[in-house]
Amino acid sequence: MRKVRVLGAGAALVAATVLVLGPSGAVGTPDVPTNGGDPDGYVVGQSPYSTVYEPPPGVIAGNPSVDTFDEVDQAGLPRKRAQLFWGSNEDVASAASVASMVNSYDGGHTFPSGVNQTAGAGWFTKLRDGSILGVEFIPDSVIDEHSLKLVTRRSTDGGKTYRRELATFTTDKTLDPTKFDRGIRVHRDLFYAKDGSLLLTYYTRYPGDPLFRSELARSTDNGRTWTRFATIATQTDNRSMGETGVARAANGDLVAVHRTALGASSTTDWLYTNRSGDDGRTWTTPKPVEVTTATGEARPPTGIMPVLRLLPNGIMTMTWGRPDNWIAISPDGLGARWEQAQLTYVNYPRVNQAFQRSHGSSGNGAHAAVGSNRVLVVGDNCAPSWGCPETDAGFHTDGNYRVWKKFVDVVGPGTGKIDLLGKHIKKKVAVQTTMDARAPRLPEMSPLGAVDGSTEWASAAVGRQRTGTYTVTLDRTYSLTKAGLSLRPGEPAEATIEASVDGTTWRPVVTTGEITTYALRYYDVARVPAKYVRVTVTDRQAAYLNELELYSSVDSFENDPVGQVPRGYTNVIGAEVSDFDVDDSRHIMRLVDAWTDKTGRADRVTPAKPKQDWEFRVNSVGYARNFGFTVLGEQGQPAYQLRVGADGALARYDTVARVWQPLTPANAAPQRKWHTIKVVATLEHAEVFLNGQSVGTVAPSTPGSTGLGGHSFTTTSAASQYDHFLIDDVEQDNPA
Ligand SMILES: [Ca+2]
Ligand SMILES: [Ca+2]
Ligand SMILES: [Ca+2]
Repeated sequence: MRKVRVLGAGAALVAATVLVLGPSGAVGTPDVPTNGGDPDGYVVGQSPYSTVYEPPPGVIAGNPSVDTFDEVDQAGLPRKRAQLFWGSNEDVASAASVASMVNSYDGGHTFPSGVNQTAGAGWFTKLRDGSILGVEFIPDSVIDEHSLKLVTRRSTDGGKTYRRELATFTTDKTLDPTKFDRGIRVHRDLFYAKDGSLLLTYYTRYPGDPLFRSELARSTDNGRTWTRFATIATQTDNRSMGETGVARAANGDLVAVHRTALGASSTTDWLYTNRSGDDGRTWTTPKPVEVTTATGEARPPTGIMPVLRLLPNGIMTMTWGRPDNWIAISPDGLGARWEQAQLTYVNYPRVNQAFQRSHGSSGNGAHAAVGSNRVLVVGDNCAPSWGCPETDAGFHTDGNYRVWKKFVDVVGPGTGKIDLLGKHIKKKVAVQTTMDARAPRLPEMSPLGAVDGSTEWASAAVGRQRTGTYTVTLDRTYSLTKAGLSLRPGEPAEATIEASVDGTTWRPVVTTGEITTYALRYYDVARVPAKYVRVTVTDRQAAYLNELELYSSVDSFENDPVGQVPRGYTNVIGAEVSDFDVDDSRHIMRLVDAWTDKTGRADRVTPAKPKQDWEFRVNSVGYARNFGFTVLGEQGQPAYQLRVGADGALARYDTVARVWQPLTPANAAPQRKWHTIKVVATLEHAEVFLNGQSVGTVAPSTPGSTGLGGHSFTTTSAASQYDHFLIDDVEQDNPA
């Protein structure tokens, strides 16, 4: 679902009131003064949910899962394919699995592929030979007391078609099919060990086990045969350990989170966690997962289906459910503690809630990275079979089967991320590199693999020699504030980053020394001017740049959650970060005014200083209206109140005479075009520039200001409405 849009001429009035989506945790355009998140902190911003699939009456759709894979489009540009499946079978042990799969080729926005009911279901990963391997939850059959047949799915055409194969699993323990149907349940992560073998998690109950245990199987032949490798967790604190989610942490540890059930009664209990520092051989003693919530309320008492992901930006995410559907983050990427836990979806029957609190949504679901700072979350509205019986009533949503998805943006410190890929697509940023090796079956391995927002293994620029260079020509000179680097995942390598304004003289800004990265690692840069950035990578094998991010002092809105108030802005009415009507990047700030009694505005308040330089880009796309841009005084007063008028003239307001004084003729800044505006202000006067040309020097709008304390964007007035402006690349500096 799109945010409310205030449309232009001829469109009916659409009031941009707050979209209260209740339990989904997302709101739309703010109509009461609202502050954005901390620009230097870790922020989780949810989008509203939408329906992926709604079955016909009487057909089940629930227990969805999602995985994402890097690929390229017909133009060779990187894209994320999101592969989503759900179950349509009854939730009883005897039911055969009936699964439906759909694909998105635009990072989870649309699922145009049609429903494939032959691809099967399971836990999928991309192998390093370019094929995609999935292993199903329930084995095909037991061979003998030490071996069984797993159902696997393999695609060699990028997930278009899957071939069903049976793989052999062997254990040195004893399988007892009378205690555990078909030996094991595969659940739910399939990933590479550091030595290049594949690991797979499953749970089972061997003879002598009072309760379920969770284990790892290992394959060294691309998933054709598997052998028991290690135990992750046996029964602990009288709790079974199963349904384990595993992710590799930012320091290379493996982190596991388990669904647990208490004793003989097998009552679902709270999630437990443990970790391995030796790639899965040995594990710490499981203990309850530590999580704090965004609201400060207690965490939920129980949980199932933990799914953990290390995002490219180094933050780890976890989703789980029952009751409801949840997400939390581990900002340091270690997965040791979780914070900002929040609901993503709620549907249970209010009428019977005293004893049917876990009815409605099953709480089963998953999430996967679709960008450096974004995950796609999926879940269901009703658990198959038992979630929404006709005898329940008062559901938050309704009692129908439905598969939903939503985006959750998870951002770390810094709002100045330069959209290298977006600007490259618009031919504003160029890449030159010696790391241009290609692998026919891994099209994402290419020079653009280093800026595609993915830290999957093959999503990289790869060289042929041990040392390679990767030079980015930016669209302007930036003051670099931070750089993020991911080198060959899991292997030691080193890199230097140099900056240049002329392409001739280079200045080193980052020297990593030998590091081993599993996601982006960030390095602060002390505002070094850069039009050119050169990364030199030295690897023990071939130079390998998995991902590069650059940050500058220009607020780009690229590292801000979409649909939320821009981070760092306060007192906001009508402004949010948006991903459409963009120019040469993928995020902008949208400022609208749908109210006859309010003025749209967004303030950035900074410590009062005697000087302020301020530059931004703006476009007016609605009715012709006045776009206000104001240098705030020390008390928030309009020290310099300026505007691009509805007639396209820049003007300055005199707060004493109460008149607008034009600085340019009409149409100097016409509508529906991007313009760059710059203000160089002191306490005495301010020079105003339009698209690089000075249009005049003005006296303060409010005489007597003793400091310049930030900036403000505004719409025409309280009475006026239909204002619609786009803002990007805001840079404010207070020179000495
Ligand atoms: Ca990449
Ligand atoms: Ca932008
Ligand atoms: Ca208004």
